[in-house]
Amino acid sequence: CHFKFQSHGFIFMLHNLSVHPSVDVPDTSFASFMLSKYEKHKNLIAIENGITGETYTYDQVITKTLKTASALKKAGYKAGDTVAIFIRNSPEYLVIILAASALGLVISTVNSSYTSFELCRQLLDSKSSAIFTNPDLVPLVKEALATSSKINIKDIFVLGNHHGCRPLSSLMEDDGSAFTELAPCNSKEDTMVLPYSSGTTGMPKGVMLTHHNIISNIIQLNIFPIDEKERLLGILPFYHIYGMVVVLFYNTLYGAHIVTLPKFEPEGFLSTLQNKKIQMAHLVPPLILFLTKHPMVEDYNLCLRQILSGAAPLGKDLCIECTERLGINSIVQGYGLTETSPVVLLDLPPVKYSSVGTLIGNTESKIVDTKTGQILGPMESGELCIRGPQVMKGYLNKPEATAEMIKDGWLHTGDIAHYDENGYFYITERLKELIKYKGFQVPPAELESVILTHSDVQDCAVIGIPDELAGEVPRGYVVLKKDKNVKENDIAKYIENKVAPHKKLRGGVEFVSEIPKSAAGKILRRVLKDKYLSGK
Ligand code: 4UU
Repeated sequence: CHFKFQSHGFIFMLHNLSVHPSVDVPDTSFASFMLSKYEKHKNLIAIENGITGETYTYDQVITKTLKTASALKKAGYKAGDTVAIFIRNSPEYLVIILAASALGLVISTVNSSYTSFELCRQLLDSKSSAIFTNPDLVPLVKEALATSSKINIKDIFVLGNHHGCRPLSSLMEDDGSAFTELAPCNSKEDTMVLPYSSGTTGMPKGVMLTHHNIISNIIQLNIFPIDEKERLLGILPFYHIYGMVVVLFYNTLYGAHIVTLPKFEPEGFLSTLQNKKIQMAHLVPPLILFLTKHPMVEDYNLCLRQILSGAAPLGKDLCIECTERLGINSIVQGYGLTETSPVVLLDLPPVKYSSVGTLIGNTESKIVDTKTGQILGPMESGELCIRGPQVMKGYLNKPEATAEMIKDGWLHTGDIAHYDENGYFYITERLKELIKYKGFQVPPAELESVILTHSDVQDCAVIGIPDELAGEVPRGYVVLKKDKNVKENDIAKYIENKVAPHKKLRGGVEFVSEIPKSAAGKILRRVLKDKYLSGK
């Protein structure tokens, strides 16, 4: 790790630079960048539906992309419009993103387990004008559309058939005549994807990732070699930045063969790994725990050789046990955020257990004291801050939240970390209020806003409590209005009907007489968490 000393008045700044050589990032559009790479391995299989076995070669991905772009253009979509993707993992996910991007559309990826309430909010906030979905999700989409007259969805494109919706297949079979060239692109300004993240605080916000952000991150990842034809599992959701960029985009540059699965289901997961001869899998710690502990795994003959883990902490013991049980080469860890496209740190074999590795190319970091803001040195814990081409442009229509997150050009991750003398980083704690259930984001402020809609609730707060299987689970603290006699479980049930399954109050609900708050009225979640952890 190289250190750079700069003098800024009286303060000595200590920034960490990447140990990797810097990389050149072309000034081009995402679609142009990807499709030119796909030309190099046209005849190889790019992506396969793990359920139906249907495959697309790279050449077919290119052709379907251009036809779909033509059909979308005929339907009136133009550069700058936003479209939402509300589909479970499938090969068509890639085609839709590429086609929309070829036209200069912004793509807002939606969690496919969202309720109509959650979907409605994202469609409104992102101002999406079309939605791509699965046939069985159409009723939910229609429910969302009926909730607000302000949603301006012109078309529901459906992957299959559903009455009143346009089948995606008709787009992919267009004559291609309307699409003559890729949309011009100002790669550092134009937003390419708009996933949602709560960041350090508050409600989910649209994260504006530019073409440059995404292209940079996939080029920065090239320190992690992938072979042509390498078989990879696409089980992590493509709507989340890890599945989208690290699994779907990065690997297809090199001619890998991705097998998609729409959801985790033990038998389907293991039989796909076995039957499709998967060599490399991108996973999250709870799936690694499953592979390490579940007796079923013994019944399968797996040829996995490498796993990448990210989105939540992976302990040393689990890492060693899993590596040994499966007889694989290694489990490497990656670290990042939606706001950083996502990768910031990556470990490479031989792995350093518990470490999330070193800074990837073109990336700088500093660790700052959370109280004084002073820059800290090796083995000192503080907030990790990042600078690099992968850092988002900002949150959509939220300049204050953006300014809170990016200060003086540094993105404040809200994670507590330190690094050793060799530049290996360790993430030790989360400073921000975000809860992660199995690697999925659960923003406490969002759950609180839902709990507060209950007519008997006066006030509330949500925190994450440790859970062996899921990492963390959300727990609610509720102040009831006077003379109300609902039960804790009633509140939990009420929430369950309104939010996606990963946001359920699995950590329980506790009635309290008041919520601890700062003088400025901010919920002191730390107080609740410390109280819970100390068993009081
Ligand atoms: C401890 O989860 C992500 C991104 C995951 C990712 C990134 C690079 C996976 C593989 C990879 O190579 O994004 P978000 O926005 O959903 O959540 C971001 C937060 C971080 O701030 C941190 O608190 O998720 C947590 N996190 C991790 N924590 C992400 N990766 C790790 C990790 N260890 N490896």
